[in-house]
Order: sequence, then C-alpha cells, then structure tokens
Amino acid sequence: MQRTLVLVKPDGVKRGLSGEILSRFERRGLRIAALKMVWMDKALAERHYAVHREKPFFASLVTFITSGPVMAAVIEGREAVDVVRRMMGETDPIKSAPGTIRGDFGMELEENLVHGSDSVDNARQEIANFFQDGEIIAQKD
Ligand code: IDP
Ligand code: MG
Repeated sequence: MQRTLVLVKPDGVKRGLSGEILSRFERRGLRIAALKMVWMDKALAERHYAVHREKPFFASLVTFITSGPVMAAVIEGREAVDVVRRMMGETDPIKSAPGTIRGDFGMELEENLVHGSDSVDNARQEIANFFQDGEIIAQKD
C-alpha cells in the first residue's frame, strides 16, 4: 500500500470540481485516508513547492496556490503514487489525454486543477506538511 498527497487546487475548488476529482480516485478503487479544506499560506506554499524555488514561474505558482482554498487529501492504495499521477494527466492540460483529470477539465498550464506527489519519498514529506498522524485514518480490515 502507498499513500500520496492530492490537492484539488484553487481553480478546481472554485469551479466546483472537488467532488468530481476526488470521486474519480474513489471509483478507481483508491481510498481517501484523510481530507480537509486548507487555505495555504505563503510559507506552506513555498515549502510544498520548494523544489521549484528557482523556476521562473515560482512566484506566480505560490500566488495561485494561495489564491483560495485547496482540498487536501491523503489517497491510499496499491501503487497509489503512480496511479494518481496517471489519472491526473500531463502537467500541461493541453497535452493531457481525454479521460485524465487535466485532459477533461483543464486548458491552462498553471491552473491545472490537481496536484499529486511524484514519488513515495516526496509523498511522505508532502503529507506531513498538511496532516498530523492522527488525522490519517487507517483502513479497518
Ligand atoms: P506537476 O504538477 O505535473 O508535478 P510540476 O512540474 O511539479 O508539475 O509543476 C508544479 C506546478 O507548477 C504545475 O502543476 C503547474 O501548476 C505549475 N507549472 C509547471 N510548469 C509551469 C510553467 O511553465 N508555467 C507556469 N506554471 C507552471
Ligand atoms: Mg510536481
């Protein structure tokens, strides 16, 4: 079992797509192990996207991700990191296949609806940025 951090980004929340996006993961057979709405502050945004600190789009990305609340979820399942990434599509929605979240709902490179951790190690760190251990509910059986 793997866990990964999913964020429905502010554009997805504003457009009323939080349920649609989370529902896709559930229907696929992944499990929501934790969920909360968070309005990220600058410090959390800069920590979450620290790997992009030197990129020309970093300041804009931090402004965007703090422009409204996100829906933060811990998604759990076999190979959850890769499965979620494939369901999201490419970073640029224009290049994303129909059937993926970005390919079905997005047109903008920055406002691309959803974040998913890109490795198990990064997932662990990103989850810890958003959730305390007690907020993540283990499966019963
Ligand atoms: P990912 O979300 O598919 O993992 P990353 O390369 O990690 O993509 O980039 C993080 C986020 O930064 C993207 O999801 C997107 O919102 C934004 N982004 C990536 N590249 C650009 C760019 O060239 N211009 C503006 N925003 C970008
Ligand atoms: Mg990334």
